[in-house]
Amino acid sequence: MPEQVSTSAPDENPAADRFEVTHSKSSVFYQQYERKSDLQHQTHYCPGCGHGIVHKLIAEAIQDMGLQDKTILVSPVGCSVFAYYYFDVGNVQVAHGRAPAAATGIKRACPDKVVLAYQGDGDLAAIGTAEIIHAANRGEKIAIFFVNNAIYGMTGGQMAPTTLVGQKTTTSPWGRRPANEGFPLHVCELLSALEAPIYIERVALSDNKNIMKARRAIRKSLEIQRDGKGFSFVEILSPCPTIWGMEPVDARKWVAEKMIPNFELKAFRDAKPAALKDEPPPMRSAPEVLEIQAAPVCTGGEYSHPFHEMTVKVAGFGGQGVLLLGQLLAEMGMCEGLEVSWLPSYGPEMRSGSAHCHVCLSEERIGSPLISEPDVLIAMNEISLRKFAPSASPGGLILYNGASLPADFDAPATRIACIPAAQIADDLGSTKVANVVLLGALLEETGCLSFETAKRAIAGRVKRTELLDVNYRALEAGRRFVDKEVWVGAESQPDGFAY
Ligand SMILES: Cc1ncc(C[n+]2csc(CCOP(=O)(O)OP(=O)(O)O)c2C)c(N)n1
Ligand code: SF4
Repeated sequence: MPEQVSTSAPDENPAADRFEVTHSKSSVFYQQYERKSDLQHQTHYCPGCGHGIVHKLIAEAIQDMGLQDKTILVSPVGCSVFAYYYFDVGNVQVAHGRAPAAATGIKRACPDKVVLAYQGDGDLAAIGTAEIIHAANRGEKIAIFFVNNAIYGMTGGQMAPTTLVGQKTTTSPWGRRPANEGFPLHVCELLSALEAPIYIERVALSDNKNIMKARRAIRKSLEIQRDGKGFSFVEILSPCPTIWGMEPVDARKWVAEKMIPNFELKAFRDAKPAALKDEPPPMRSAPEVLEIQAAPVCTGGEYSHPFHEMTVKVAGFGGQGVLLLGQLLAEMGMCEGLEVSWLPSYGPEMRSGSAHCHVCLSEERIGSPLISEPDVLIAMNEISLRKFAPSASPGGLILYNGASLPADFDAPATRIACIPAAQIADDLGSTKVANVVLLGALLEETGCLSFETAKRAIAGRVKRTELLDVNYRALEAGRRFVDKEVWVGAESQPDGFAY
């Protein structure tokens, strides 16, 4: 009989072939944690912290059910903020308290995924009270794992809604007094008052027997998600030895002796999914919902896009049609059957403040609308050129709204074309169409989308005939300028277009 050893992942253990490995790290965890220097083999949790145990129970359940590739984990703000460094699943980290809302959106967008939210008691029961109540009330098909350690761990021990009566914290130094701070919030009991949830259970990490019960509850919750049945909620009473100022063993005892009498352990709800008439939502195409184009697909399948994915940042100041240019590109992409995203960013000023937007055109579903290294930067003013050129993708393209580059400007890693779009637009009789001049230049330079679609998109926006005409002329002027004046694909020169 080979020696037995308890170890981390077998392939990390050079002696694994000499031992029978009885316990190894779940394959749902990353082999190596993203930590500083030599800490890669361990988590950032304090010794005796319940988060590590809950992580392990969740990871093993995901592994045993074969759900790793289907799982998206939403991690919170709190000590478990770095859950995404451990779980090798789809990960989203959200703002404080917002996990149920984010999980709702993710599940609705990706109904075939198993969506889990992991939250602490400060996160879920204080700042996130509204989110959890409403997600539960809607019966979202998500699982919430609520780690209740009766305190704010990450921020050094402030009182949480779940802090026990009499418990001392940094913000209740004389102990929690109901007359002043209210009673501890019993979240399972609150949610049990709602009709929609199908599974609500409270468990504890006080001893091995209870940990096994927690294991079963976590598995059950995951099964409910795997089977798409409805909203499931597991509250886990958990030790926080560091902030409670206790040894790990004493902290476990404290869970048993102080927390459990205050927070009853039981399955509050274990129901069959309600016989709600599950009417599918009306499925309408995005252009239809956004009322942006009568004909949903214009040239899809006909126009051959010279990219798999192309990202564009349009930047300038309010009033230059920066956001509109991005919208036109996104609408055109949609018309040509691409996946698109458009993400605006602008200050509180309506006009003259800085504005930019990110556009992604892709043949595949888009992971994030945020673009850090755009393939194309359309800089409608000098400030934007200077600010965003350094982040343009190496080998990418910059279209600059100007006759020449500023004398001291250099961006050697990119191709730059100077298009005096404002001047061209002025000559056409409307400064406003400078953005459309740049659109024409972009289409001619990259061939990313068709001119035909551009005209349709513009026609969908501009109703007055004379304005439509000047827009068409602007589009053509941009195209012609690039065709005649700009040497495509050449090195950029500080004195103007690419030569
Ligand atoms: C909007 C916002 N408000 C406050 C904070 C500060 N903050 C970070 S974690 C936290 C509480 C975390 O406590 P809990 O959810 O119980 O998790 P634990 O750390 O105990 O696991 C707070 C208040 C923040 N990051 N963001
Ligand atoms: S402070 Fe508490 S909750 Fe945070 S890692 Fe340490 S023991 Fe865990």
